[in-house]
Amino acid sequence: MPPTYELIYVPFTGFGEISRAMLDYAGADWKAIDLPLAEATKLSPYGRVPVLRVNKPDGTVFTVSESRAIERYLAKQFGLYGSNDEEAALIDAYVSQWDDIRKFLFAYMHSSDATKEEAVARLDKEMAHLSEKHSQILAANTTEQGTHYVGNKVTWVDISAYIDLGLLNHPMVTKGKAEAIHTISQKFESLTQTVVKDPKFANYLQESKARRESYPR
Ligand SMILES: N[C@@H](CCC(=O)N[C@@H](CS)C(=O)NCC(=O)O)C(=O)O
Repeated sequence: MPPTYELIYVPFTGFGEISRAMLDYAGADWKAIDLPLAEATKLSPYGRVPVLRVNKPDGTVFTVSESRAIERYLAKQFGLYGSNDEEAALIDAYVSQWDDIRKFLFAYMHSSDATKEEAVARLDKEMAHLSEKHSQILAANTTEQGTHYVGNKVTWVDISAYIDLGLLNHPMVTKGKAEAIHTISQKFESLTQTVVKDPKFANYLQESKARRESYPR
């Protein structure tokens, strides 16, 4: 009997969305436990969310926090971590490179009027670098099965990049930056199409729409 999963987070996409997408993609038996931040963090071993609870068939419960640790665990559980150690290492590297973008994205989002210009310039520079390098990797790995970061099927990093591109396109981010974001998104169009057309991803698209509609605005 496979385990069941609970993902504790807040009613927002944020750090929980990639894990949610992976759980949906894998067709896992899972429940989203979306709570106000103060309540959610009380359920975390580290005081931060997301937290994954795995209810194992032997009756034990495994609990882990940290979004990337949760995603890596799920990738291993669901066969989304490449087909060998080399592919897994490349997936880790590309995910880390996306983390760099997030760092500059959050700095931009939280910048004051005085620091905004500098934050925008840094984000633009990082985005230009990532999109140039990653579009080369993706172009070199385009087959009849579509465009993937590694191998010829969807893995964790494909899902992660898809979700992060959605985050970059969020109105809070695109405000005043629409053109740069549009340019970077276009470079990932082939990957985005591959992920969206994967029949297993339809489950996430449907479920996430319903979830997002239930989040407070
Ligand atoms: N490194 C953590 C960051 C998660 C994070 O910052 N979560 C926020 C909610 S979006 C949180 O739990 N904040 C509560 C706090 O810092 O006290 C991860 O990737 O999971």
